[in-house]
Amino acid sequence: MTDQRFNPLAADKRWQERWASAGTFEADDASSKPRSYVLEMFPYPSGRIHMGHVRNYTMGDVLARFRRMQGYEVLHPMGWDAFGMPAENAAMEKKVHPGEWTRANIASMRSQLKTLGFAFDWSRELATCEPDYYGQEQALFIDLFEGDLVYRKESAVNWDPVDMTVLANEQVIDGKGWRSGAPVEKRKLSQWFLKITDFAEDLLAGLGELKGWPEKVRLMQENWIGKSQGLQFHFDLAEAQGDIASVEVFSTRPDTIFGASFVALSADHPLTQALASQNATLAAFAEECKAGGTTAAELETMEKKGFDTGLTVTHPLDPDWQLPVYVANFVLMDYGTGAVFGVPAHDQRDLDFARKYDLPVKRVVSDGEETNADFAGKEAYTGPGKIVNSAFLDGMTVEAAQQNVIDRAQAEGWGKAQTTWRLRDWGVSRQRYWGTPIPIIHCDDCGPVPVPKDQLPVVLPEDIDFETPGNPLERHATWKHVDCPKCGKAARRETDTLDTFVDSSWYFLRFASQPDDRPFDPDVVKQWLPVTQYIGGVEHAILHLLYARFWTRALASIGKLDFAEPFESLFTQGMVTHETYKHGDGSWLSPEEVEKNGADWAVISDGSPVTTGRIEK
Ligand code: ANZ
Ligand code: ZN
Repeated sequence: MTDQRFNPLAADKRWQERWASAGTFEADDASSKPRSYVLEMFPYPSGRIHMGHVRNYTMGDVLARFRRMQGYEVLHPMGWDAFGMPAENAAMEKKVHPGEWTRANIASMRSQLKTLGFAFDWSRELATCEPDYYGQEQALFIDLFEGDLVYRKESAVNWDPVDMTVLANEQVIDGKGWRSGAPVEKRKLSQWFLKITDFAEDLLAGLGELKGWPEKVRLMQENWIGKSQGLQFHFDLAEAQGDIASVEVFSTRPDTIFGASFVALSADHPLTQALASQNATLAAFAEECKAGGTTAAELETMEKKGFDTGLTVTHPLDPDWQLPVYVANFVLMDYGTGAVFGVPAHDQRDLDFARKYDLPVKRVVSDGEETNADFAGKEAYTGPGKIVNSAFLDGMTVEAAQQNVIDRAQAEGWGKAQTTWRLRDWGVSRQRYWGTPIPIIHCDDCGPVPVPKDQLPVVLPEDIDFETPGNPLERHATWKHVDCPKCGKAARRETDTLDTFVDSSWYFLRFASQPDDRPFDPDVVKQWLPVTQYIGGVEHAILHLLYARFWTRALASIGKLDFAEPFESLFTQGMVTHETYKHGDGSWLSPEEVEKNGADWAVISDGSPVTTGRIEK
């Protein structure tokens, strides 16, 4: 008798072979059916499929099959986000070539995904580390360069003085290099930037249209873009310092101008630098500030420190009122004007600072209860209310007073309405081997010249060594020595590679259309895009999704596409997590290796004690 029991291994295999040979899940570009593009964020080929992948791709798979059953022509592709640091780390640790390591991982993960039987269109598989992908990315980079959306500028990087190499932010742990343990220095390097800030207003406005996105993600992007409207104005110095006669500040709260009690400069402010060149104590303080953190959270929580310059400035609305000028560690040079006026009663950082340096704290906004100028306590009042203790502003609402001060400043010529953005241009240069080579040649006479498109792709050299620290492309004997495409003189190839977020900023276009001779066919792309449903981890809520939205707009602005938003609907899945287990020495144990032993946990094989930890990804 034949075995009547269902044998999934045999049945899956039989059906998967049938699907493959019939091309069941291959999307037809010429189809006349309505279309549905179901996309899950493509994986990094780290080694093996984990449960997070299974969860993510299962959700997409269910939706893709459902849409197909409903009569849609479905595009449901799969590929590999294959450049990045882990491959270089493996090269250094295991002495394997990053390409070999990556391609072996892709092979095993592909076979795992195939075994799972997902309904992917494998005919469109791509890997960002292959020249047929990154060469087209180079072509797009050149288009953006020619469209004036790319520029070069000096910018600080993390430099490991022992390993003599640039470190990514995630390789800096507590201010020290992850391998050498040496204190990391800031170094200035000339790097490439993409003009995402040109699209700030548009990226913000576009969020309002994304009805199929979680509110939470839209809000995170809004905060990241960070539009602030306020007043930019100057305080005159009582005594000019060389050619600096005033201090320009930006404030979103001009209504609180009568509550000002000091002006604070960033450590990098030109006035700080001028003073520091004559004052070693100030110079040392400024250095200390620069070593500190710069994220909003860090600025919020770190101890507020200042240095009294001894200078004073005049209040713009009262010529008899002088305010002290400090250098403070919580003022950033690259936001607003790099200087602020402090209103301790209504800003927490200013209050912490004022209490520490014993500066006046004057109430100018009343919540309706307290109206007197004396402000007690350790918590600034930042809520709505009526203006008090502020001359002609008294009795106005916060909003009315803001408008009043802005109008007055503009009429009297000491300030103007100003919009400031938190978003910065996107620095895409990485001093790394395993990434897309930036297709530029530096010539002493012609400056940076794009590689002519008929010479693309600029392929990564295979013969590299990771024994010496630093960027292997920089050290390679011949790769960077090329002639200038414009004048023919000996020139130098750019040895930086692109941030891997660039690779994932357009892969959804290449899935929709992948001709050999250009990045995509816009007419075919238009049939499929925007992606009907995008699915992935919420950890990509800001950077990846914002960069992809920017890249799509940037291509549209130079006429390569005719739509702005790449993803119509977004679903952010949760993360698969589990309680964690470790040996006494801190090394990881998997859940199968441990058992409960009374109230504690022990290693099954030898009974040794186990430390349990947080629930983690
Ligand atoms: C006076 C004031 C009074 C302020 C008050 C706030 C509350 P957002 O909304 O994030 O744009 N600021 C301006 N430039 C800064 C810099 N380079 N580094 C640190 N802080 C800076 O914040 C704008 C406010 O942040 C500005 O408004 C300024 O402080 C501060 F009751 O001015 B405000
Ligand atoms: Zn030249």
